[in-house]
Amino acid sequence: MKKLIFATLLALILAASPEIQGQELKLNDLEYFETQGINILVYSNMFTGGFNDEKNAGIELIHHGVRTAQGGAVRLSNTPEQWDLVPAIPTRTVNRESNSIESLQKYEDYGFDSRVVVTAKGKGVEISVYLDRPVPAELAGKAGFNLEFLPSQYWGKTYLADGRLNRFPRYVVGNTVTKPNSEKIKQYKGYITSDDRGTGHYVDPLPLETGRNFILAPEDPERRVKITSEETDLMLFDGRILAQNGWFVVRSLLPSEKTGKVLSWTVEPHAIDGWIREPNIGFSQVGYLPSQPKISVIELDKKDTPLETASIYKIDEQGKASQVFSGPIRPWGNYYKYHYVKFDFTPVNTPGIYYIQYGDLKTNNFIIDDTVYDKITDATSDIWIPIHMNHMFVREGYRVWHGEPFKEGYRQAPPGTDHFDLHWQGPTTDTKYKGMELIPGLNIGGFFDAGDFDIETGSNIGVVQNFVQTWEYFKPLRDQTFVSQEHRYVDLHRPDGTPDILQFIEHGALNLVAQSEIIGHMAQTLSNSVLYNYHHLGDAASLTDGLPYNPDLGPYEVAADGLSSGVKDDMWAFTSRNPGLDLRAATMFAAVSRALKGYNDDLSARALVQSKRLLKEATELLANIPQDNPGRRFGGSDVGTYLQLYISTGEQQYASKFQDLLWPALERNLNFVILTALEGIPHMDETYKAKLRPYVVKYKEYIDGLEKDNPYGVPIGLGNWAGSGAVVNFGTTVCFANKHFPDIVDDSHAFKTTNWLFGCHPYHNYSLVATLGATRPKEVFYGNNRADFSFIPGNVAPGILFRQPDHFENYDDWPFLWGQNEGTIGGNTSYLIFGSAFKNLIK
Ligand SMILES: [Ca+2]
Ligand SMILES: [Ca+2]
Ligand SMILES: [Ca+2]
Repeated sequence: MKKLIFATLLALILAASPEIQGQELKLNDLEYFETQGINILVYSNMFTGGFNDEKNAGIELIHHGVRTAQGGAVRLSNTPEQWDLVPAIPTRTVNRESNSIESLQKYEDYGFDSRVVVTAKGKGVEISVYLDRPVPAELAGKAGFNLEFLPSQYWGKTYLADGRLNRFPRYVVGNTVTKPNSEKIKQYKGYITSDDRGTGHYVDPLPLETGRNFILAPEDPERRVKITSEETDLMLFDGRILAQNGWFVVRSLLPSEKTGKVLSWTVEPHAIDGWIREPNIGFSQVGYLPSQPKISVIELDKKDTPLETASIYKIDEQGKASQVFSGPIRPWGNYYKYHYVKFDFTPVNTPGIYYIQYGDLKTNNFIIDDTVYDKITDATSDIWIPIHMNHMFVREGYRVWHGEPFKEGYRQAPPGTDHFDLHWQGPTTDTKYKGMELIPGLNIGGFFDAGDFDIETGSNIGVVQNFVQTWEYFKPLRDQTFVSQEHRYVDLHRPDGTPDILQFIEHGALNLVAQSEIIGHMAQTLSNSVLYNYHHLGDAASLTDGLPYNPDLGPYEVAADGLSSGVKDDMWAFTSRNPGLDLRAATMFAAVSRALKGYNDDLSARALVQSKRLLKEATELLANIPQDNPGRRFGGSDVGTYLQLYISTGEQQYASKFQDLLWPALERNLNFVILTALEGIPHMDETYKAKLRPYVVKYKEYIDGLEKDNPYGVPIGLGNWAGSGAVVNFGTTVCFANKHFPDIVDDSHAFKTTNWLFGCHPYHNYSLVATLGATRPKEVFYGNNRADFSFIPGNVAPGILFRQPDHFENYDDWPFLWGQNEGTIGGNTSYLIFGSAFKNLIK
């Protein structure tokens, strides 16, 4: 009787209360299921296989603003890794009548098709898997439906499995078994992500729990999710057993020998009644110059009501805060998921410590002072860059960042190799070396690419060019790093009498000159031969065993003299010749030769020899390439190459070629090419500058257009690698445009780049650069220390990643998504140029 009264009451409340009814999930115009606080995306973002990051795809849950679950799909293992097979999803059908999205999932290698249907059901969704034919025998007990939950949002929280109490572990400690490799589902292109030490067995995690009813994080209304399964057991796995970037996986095996609806889950994420996302108050964590424009961009929930005003408080030396400014909130408009307003506090111009107060929210403090930008490149130049010096031992105080990597050198990549990091070796080696033969002398100099340890030649060429430009434009004499090439030893915070930038130029050139001298032209890359050390985390020196591979030895055997081993962990040189790359190298070598004269005359002279030779050979090769040559992939040289060639040689033919290419390129792609055009000004005559003027006027229109494009006024990238690099380039372009055409582009636009990089951007307001001076830089980056949930100072994150159809994201508790958190040597040295140009501009 009591029960009946309760049910009646509940029905009355439901009928009367639109808020509660409003919690039902609805398919919205952007084709995902939505209620306030919950977005369930169904293949808005697709798996791609291979290099792409699969932790960004599948059925996803954005729970109170945070993307906490992803990867929902039919998968073939308990805790899939990045290189495990993913289903192709050739069709995705949105059915508005039935409030559902249906997808076809295909594993071509196994002729295995399934249909996954997600249907709005009350406050959650039903996920069903349908089979027209039973699971193929070889996938029985392997094919299942998985949904992955973000560890950093769940660890430390409890979960219930059929009422049994558990807690999600902060560190991975779980049970595994090993199984014969014959039972393992093959990985992407047959690569293998782990080293089985010759056991012939792979590791398979066992479930932490099994049941039909799971409640995740019942104590946390923002994260509570209820999952029930009708006919199949739910299992919970910890993906971090196999890979530090693994997630918590909820999984059901598909039953064997059954067809029709073989699996049905109900997934109900809790929505907080009346939830409104907390405003994100964007501002520069590094602070502001007294005289500069100061505009905070505040990101609001579309259901939020903007306040009329915000204020600035000043903190005095006794710690007392007092309001010094109050100003109006001005609407900007909607941009993707959120609404944006602006708060201009430019009138606040007294040096001091401040914070922004918006309603009940106050930001962390920031400084207004003439000195705030003085150190914005120091962490990058003193810490991040030297730590990424390859083939060196790098020490900092008590800590060793890495030992000397790759002592065994590099082997010739065998012809016809397709690599997992987007490289390939063509049908020939294009060298005098045979496949797998040691190419002596390449293990010197160069910079790690990013969070990985390969030498990306194209990138290293750009990096050395960036260093030379920084040196020639700004002459930084900063010396905080000890570098001994003789001892292959680097010590941070120990001056040695030589400007660090010269040592960086030298270090990059040592590898690139070696490539050219030894191989005869530029390699594409010096990279891993085996996938299981490509995802290496930790000391680069332990990525390989340091001993050259000896085919006469058994696997894992070390020769009696200790000088070789039977481990095939060596790095390879991918050497297919690319004359476009050679041409870029020729220009870089000419620049290196200038910069190193008087510091390392021998290397300077050798760089010049290689420059002249590569220039001649590459020019001939490029002239002889048929226009429609599909057999080889060339590229790399560009307009800027010919400018650099002219600067280096003074030969008029290169100035002509530069201009021949430049003007049409400006017509085609103004925003991308104009920086190169501006760099040409000091080397060309007055008519050149006059001819360039209208393009700068057009660029100013582009700058103004950005104010209408988005609330931040910078170019925002929507690709699968977030766009800090483009924002840095934009800033450098503005600095150079202001230098040469101050009447067209005024210096205020340069602050849009510092604002964005240092905290005024979507999602959160942390500085995307781990720079000195920032009150709250990001705390985790995708560096080689990412498994420690840490960062390397000075790193520049790609930053704010766009996820289809309307979500910007930058995790600051989960470093492992490279598209948002991985700094690169190319990106960080571009930042060095921007920072130097910016400091020059404000001087
Ligand atoms: Ca790489
Ligand atoms: Ca030095
Ligand atoms: Ca080795």
